[in-house]
Amino acid sequence: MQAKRFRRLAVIAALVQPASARAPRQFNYDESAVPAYELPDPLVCADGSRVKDAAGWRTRRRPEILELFREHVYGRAPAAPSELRFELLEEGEPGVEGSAVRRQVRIHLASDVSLDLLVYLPRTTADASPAFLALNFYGNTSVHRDPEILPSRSWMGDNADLGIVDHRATAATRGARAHRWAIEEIVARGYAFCTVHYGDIDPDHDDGFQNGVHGAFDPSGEERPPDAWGSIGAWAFGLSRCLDYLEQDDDVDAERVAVMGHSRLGKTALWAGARDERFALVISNNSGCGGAALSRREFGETVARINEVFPHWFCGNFRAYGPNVNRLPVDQHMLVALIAPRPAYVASATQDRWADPRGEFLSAKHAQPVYELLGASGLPMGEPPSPNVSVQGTLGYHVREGKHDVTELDWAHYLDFADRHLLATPK
Ligand code: GTR
Repeated sequence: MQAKRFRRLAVIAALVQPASARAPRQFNYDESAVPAYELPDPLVCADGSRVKDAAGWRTRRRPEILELFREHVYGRAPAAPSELRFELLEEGEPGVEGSAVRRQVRIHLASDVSLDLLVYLPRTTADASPAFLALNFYGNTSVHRDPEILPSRSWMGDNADLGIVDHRATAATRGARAHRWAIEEIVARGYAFCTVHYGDIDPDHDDGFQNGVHGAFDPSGEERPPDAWGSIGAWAFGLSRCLDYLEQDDDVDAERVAVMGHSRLGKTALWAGARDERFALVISNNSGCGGAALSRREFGETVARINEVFPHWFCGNFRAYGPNVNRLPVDQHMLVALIAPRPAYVASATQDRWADPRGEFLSAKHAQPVYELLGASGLPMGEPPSPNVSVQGTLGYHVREGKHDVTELDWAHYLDFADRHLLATPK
C-alpha cells in the first residue's frame, strides 16, 4: 500500500516537473545498450570515391561535408552584411588584474541589430595578441565583477538565482558567472579575452525567427525553407562578425583567435570553426548532442529529443532524422573533421552523461583520419584518458570530474593547448 502510494507520488512529481527535468529518464545511459551503428566515412565522397590527398579533401570532400551540415543540420546563413560598422563604446583601465585595457565595441550588423563585444587586452610587448573569443549566456556583465562592463540590452533566459526577470539583466548578474571565465589567467598568459552575449545575436527561444539576426536578414513574407538557419547557425554567424571586428583591431592577432563555447554554445563554437576557416583553434566544452557527441550512439540526449525541446536551434530538415538517426548523411565526427588541420579540443565531464562523454571522445577520434591525411597529428590515445588528464595532439580531449560546467581545470587545459598551437608560431 505504502509502496503504491509512493509510486503514485513519483508519477505525479514526474508530471509536474518541466519536460527538461523529466525527459532524461527515458534515455539510454547504458553503454551496452548503445545500438550498433556505422559512421559515414569522412574521406569517402557521395559518389563513392575516396579522397587520397589534401587537395582532394579541400576541393571535393570538405565542401561536400560543409554543404551536408548546412542542408541537414544547422541551415544556411547569409554572407557577411555589407553594412557592418564598428562603434567604440568605451575604453579604459580594466578592473581585471593583469589586463592592460578594456575595450567595449558595438558591432552594428543591421539598423536594428548590434552586438556588444567586450575585450580585455593583456599586458604585453607584442604588437598583437592571440585571443580567446566566446559567447556568454547572461550578458557581458556576468563574466566578471568589473563595474565598468556595460549591461546587456538584449534578451536573456530568466534565471531567478541570477536575478534575471522578464529577460533583462539586473545588478545581480554582475559577476554571476565569473567562475566560468578564467579571465585573469587568460590575460596573464598573453591572450586577449573577448566575449559577447549570445542574446545580442539571437534570443534563445522558439519565436518563429522574428527577431535577432533572423528578423534582420531573412527575406520577409516568404515561407522559411527547411534549410534556413536556426539559432546555432545565427550564433555562429555572430562569432564570425566578431572576428570581422578583430581583424581590424591592431591589438589582436586575428590569425590566432581560439573560439570557445560551453554547452549549446560549444555546439556553436564547433559550427563557427567548421564554417569559418579564419578561426585558428576551436574548443568545445560539454557540447553534447548536435555538438561533439556522435548522434548515432543515442546515448543521453538524442536528435529526436533535442529537436522536440529546442526546435529553433537547427534547420527544419534536421527534424526528419529524429526517428532514424542512421539516415543522417553526416555524424558529428565530420563536424570536427571540418576544422582540420586546425587544432580542435573537445572536453566532457564525468557527470554530464546527458552530453555523452564517450561519444564526444569518439567524434574527435573518428576525425583523426582527416587530420592525418592533412599531415597533422590526431588524438594521441585510443581510449578516453583518466578523469582530469588532458591528451593533446592537434586534437585534444579531457573528461573533467564533475558536472556540466566550465571550471579552472578546463581552462588550464585549454590554455596549455592554445600555448602549444598558437604561441609556437607567432607572426
Ligand atoms: C540542455 C540541452 C543540451 C545543452 C544544454 C545547454 O538542456 O539538452 O543540448 O545544450 O541544454 O546548452 O545548456
